[in-house]
Amino acid sequence: MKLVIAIVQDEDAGKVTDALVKGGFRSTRFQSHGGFLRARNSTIMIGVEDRRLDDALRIIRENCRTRTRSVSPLPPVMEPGEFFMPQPVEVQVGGATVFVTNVDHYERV
Ligand code: 2BA
Repeated sequence: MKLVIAIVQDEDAGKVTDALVKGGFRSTRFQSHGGFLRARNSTIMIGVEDRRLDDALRIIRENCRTRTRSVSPLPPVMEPGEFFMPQPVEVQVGGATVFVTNVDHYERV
């Protein structure tokens, strides 16, 4: 058994969980925030049998897309009289950040 932890953009999370249900997977979605952009994203936890891991990863790949986000850099420490004009920087986010770990024990009581 594997535990897949997928961090996806909020806009894609509904599509991913719908496709997982259709594919016969159980998942849990929770709200999260990226450490860099501090924007909301979704973390989806999926327990999968080893033989179905590739199917779960395919569903994630097919339902998440890359987007460009604009970030305003934090102002540097300033001396009196200095002026800082922030220039937004573009970063590519996603499709998804995926971690796969082994599960020692799983049960539904
Ligand atoms: P954020 O941390 O808000 O990062 C959003 C995007 O900003 C990243 O997209 C990446 O393009 C850029 N970025 C992040 N940290 C950076 C840095 N130190 N310097 C320059 N650019 C940076 P993704 O790589 O697609 O990541 C999307 C989200 O997935 C992240 O949101 C974070 O919530 C999660 N994530 C990514 N890598 C992770 C990791 N190794 N461990 C835990 N969570 C991770």
